[in-house]
Amino acid sequence: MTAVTDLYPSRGSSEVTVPRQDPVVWGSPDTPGPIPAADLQGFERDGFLSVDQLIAPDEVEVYRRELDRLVDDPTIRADERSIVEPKSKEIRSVFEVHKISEVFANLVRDERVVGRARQILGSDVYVHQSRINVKPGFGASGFYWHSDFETWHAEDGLPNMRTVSVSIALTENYDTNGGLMIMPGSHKTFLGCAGATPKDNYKKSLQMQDAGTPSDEALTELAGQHGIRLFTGKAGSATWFDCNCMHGSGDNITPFPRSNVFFVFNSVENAAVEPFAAPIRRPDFIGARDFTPIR
Ligand code: 6CS
Ligand code: FE
Repeated sequence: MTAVTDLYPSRGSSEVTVPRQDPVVWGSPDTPGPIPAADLQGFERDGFLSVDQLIAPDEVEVYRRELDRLVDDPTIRADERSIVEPKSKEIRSVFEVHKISEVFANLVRDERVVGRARQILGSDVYVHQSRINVKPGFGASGFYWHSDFETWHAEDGLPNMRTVSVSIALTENYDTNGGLMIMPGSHKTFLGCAGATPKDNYKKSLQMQDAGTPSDEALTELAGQHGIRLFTGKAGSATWFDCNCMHGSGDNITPFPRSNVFFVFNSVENAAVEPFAAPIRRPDFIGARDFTPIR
């Protein structure tokens, strides 16, 4: 197999910034799908788009109950796909929910969800990663600033920025309970982080990321240039965001959980190869190796 060019070097001895070399919206204006043209332009410009009600309140109840069922199931807790909170040992995330749960498997192939992914990526898509984030109250920790693509390129071997995530709120996202923050426009700059990827990095990084963390100087520069947008919304609302947005979320010290389901769609034209900057692949429940398109 011919070596794939590394367009986005990262995890070397020093931090490096390169301009994005990929389109943001890969679909053409006549690619069919539920996103209006104006919203696609907004996605191109900002790197994200919000949908006030992707799923209806009665549907949210179904997914909330399924999330609670998974979190309360001792076999799920014992499964390596469950990540616990560092302090409370409560479940923080469950990966591969689209395989574990029939209910979430149906949601991932719902046209309102996969249809938007195909429209943005301009091709058939497969699930690179799925997870539920419970983010219970009373101190659940957030995720420090990072670009998902930096990890998915360095550790999972995604060659190009042809990947989109959707975070669907299953509880209300207030401005106080650790909501998603994105720097609008930051998706157009790739920040290669300093520091080699330790072996089995994922065992720590999914609780508290270390490798792939931008410097204070780089974050100051990006935030100064782009600002920071906090996403709030009712249960059932959703945020679609490009794989290379600089984003993060704060701790949740309120009594109100900020639970969401998170799907990552990758174009079948951008299937994972070998990691670009890691000694070994991550497990396939984190970075899929089954590229079967969602039908
Ligand atoms: O490493 C990953 O793939 C995961 N980490 C974070 C903080 N966001 C993206 C992704 O779920
Ligand atoms: Fe992330």
